[in-house]
Amino acid sequence: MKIERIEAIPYEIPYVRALKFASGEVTTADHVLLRIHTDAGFVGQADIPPRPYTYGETQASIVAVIEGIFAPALIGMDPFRRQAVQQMLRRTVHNNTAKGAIDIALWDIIGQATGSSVWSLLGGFAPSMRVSHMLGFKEPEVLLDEARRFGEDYGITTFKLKVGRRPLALDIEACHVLREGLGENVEIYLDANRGWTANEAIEVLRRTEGLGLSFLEEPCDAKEAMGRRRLVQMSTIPIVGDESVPTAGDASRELLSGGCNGLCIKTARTGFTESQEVLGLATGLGVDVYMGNQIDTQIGTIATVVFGAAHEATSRRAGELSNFLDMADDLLADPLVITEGRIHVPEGHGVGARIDEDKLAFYRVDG
Ligand code: MUC
Ligand code: MG
Repeated sequence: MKIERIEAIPYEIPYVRALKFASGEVTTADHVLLRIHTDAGFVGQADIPPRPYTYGETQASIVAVIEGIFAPALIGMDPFRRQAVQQMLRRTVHNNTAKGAIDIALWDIIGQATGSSVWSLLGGFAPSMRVSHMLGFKEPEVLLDEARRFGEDYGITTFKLKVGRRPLALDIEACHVLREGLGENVEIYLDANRGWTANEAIEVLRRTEGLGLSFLEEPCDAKEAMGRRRLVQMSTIPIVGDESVPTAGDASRELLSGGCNGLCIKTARTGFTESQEVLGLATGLGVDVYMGNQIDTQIGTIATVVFGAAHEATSRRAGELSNFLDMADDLLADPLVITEGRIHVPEGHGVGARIDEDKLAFYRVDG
């Protein structure tokens, strides 16, 4: 089997509720749908979210790197040769989500060609994943209402609160209001998207002590290495790397240099192949790991569920799988459902995302 043709289709779907966080804001899903066509008739697909504030990619740069660099190298290759593809992709630096999607689309083809679900090929650990919901910047009472509504409507009991604001009291108050309002049985963890300094993060941890927060993700820029190491040493909860660990190599450097002691895996940036490398580091070294969200559509969320549910260590914790609920629409033909706080792995061969072609025709922006 050979790769015959590659499409990078830009599309735009508005958000009904914008997500605001320390490094940026998302009001529209201006993503790219990747389609890898083979001479055997199989088509692998994946969604690509441009996150300029995290990886430097834009919708236009993603289309350009795929059409200009990756597609010419991929055409003619056997999609089963994932490791050869990885080596080819690594010759170009950065462009993380474009690379992640290529790997996911290849796995999709392999699943279809072998008549298997990718979930079973990856490990097939559990049939579903528990969902964690991400709360953006809002007034504390609004956050509490949102968390309660997601608890009642979807059975979600794990929340990631976006923090990283100044003055610190804004986020400290939000933590207290959520814990008091939601009670002890709800899990709460924080993500500052590099909004603070290490010393500010130490101050926040001191002033939220006793609230039972489980993790603090990306409190400050990991390049502030000494401060960050001090924070990791002082903190009683794991300090999780997200944007500081966009590749397995970055994850090993940050873990070994003491910049973090927990990892967030995002299939949008490390696909399935490199996500397994990151997961191997986490389990090998004995650090906590959870599935993060790249502010994904339903197509991207399916990839996260497939990977997260396929492995034991990523199934232990809730994965961030609910951002698509803020979108006005989606490209998926069979909408994802969250019931009793969980999303099930889709049935069928491949990754399992089926596209509604009418919707794609409506939302695509390439004329
Ligand atoms: C997150 O976990 O940080 C916001 C920026 C990004 O790269 O991902 C999102 C969510
Ligand atoms: Mg994060």
